Amino acid sequence: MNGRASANLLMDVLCGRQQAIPPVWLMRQAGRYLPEYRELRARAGSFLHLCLTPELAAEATLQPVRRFRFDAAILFSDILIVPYALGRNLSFEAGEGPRLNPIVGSRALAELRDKSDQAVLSPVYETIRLVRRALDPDIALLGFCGAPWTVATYMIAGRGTSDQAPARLFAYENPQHFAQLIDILVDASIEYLVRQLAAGADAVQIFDTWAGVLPPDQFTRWCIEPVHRVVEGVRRQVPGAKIIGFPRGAGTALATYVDRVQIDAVGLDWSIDPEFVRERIPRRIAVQGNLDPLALLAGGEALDYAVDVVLSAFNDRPFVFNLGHGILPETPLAHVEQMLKRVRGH
Ligand code: 1CP
Repeated sequence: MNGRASANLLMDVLCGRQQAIPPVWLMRQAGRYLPEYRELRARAGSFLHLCLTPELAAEATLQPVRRFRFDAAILFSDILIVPYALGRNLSFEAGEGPRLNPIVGSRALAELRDKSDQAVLSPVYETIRLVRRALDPDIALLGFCGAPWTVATYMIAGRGTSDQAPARLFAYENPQHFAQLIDILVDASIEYLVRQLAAGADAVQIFDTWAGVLPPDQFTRWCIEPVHRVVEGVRRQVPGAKIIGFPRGAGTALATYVDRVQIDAVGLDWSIDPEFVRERIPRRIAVQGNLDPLALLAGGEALDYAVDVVLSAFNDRPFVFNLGHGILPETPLAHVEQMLKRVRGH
């Protein structure tokens, strides 16, 4: 930690070095709010084809960085590519989100590969190689995966739901089988992240979008422990790998998560109180977040004010400016410009 300064602001922060102007990127920064993405998406036909064709996925990854000069590019892919590599059917219906064949009872688990098919995932690693070659060295390239719990929720239900009740019920009714699924996802995630890092990702983020729907004991069992194992497993093969955890909705359990999971930075959703972060998240852990995506959508004075609140909350520690969750597709481009000017002070 605290070695030689580099020109890469984001990596500096992940090494514990506070910056006068924080690096900034946005979750879901490649997506439908960008006209060039909509054009590329239409050209690609299916979303899966876009994710698994390296030239197209690399282009989608680079688009937001080209337009806004964010301090990081994030691999264009999806967390559900891992279930696909485990042999589940996957499709993305226009306007409806992802669809997988749901897991009902233990029989579906028996159909599951216990190891992901690397031939399916190899275009992802190729995308990383292409992007790294095209990207300025002072811009970080982030790989990612979904946390085992979040990925499992989609695999059980076969789709997104408002509270992931199908997976929660499955975990209560069949804890042994659910643990088996989590074990498979832990191993698949380790291999996936290790190979992303080997291909040229500078750091990786673990998205636990549905961390917030579990009671505390279940949160420990199904979120914290599996992510802890993923982080340990990655570091065993890539010592010093830089890892960002994002347990969305964890609330006060964020402190327990950070104590147990050895991450370099923690992503904060917009509901997290800065006072809580000051008191309970050790300063050696960088924080990332947490502008409300609706403030970015609103723009105007409300946006300036919300940006200032986030900056003043975290500018005294290693900090990455980001949203508290993904950018909304209706967000005007001018609001992103306004936000960047405010953060970068010009
Ligand atoms: O038609 C389209 O263009 C599909 C929209 C879309 C996009 C642009 C989906 C479907 N996935 C993505 C890309 C994506 N997904 C990225 C790309 C990189 C970037 O951030 O720019 C990333 C990191 C993800 C990760 C992801 N996928 C998460 C975790 C982060 C989060 O936003 O919570 C989750 C939960 C998914 C599942 C998923 N994929 C797509 C949708 C619409 C959803 C959510 C479905 C639901 O819960 O209903």
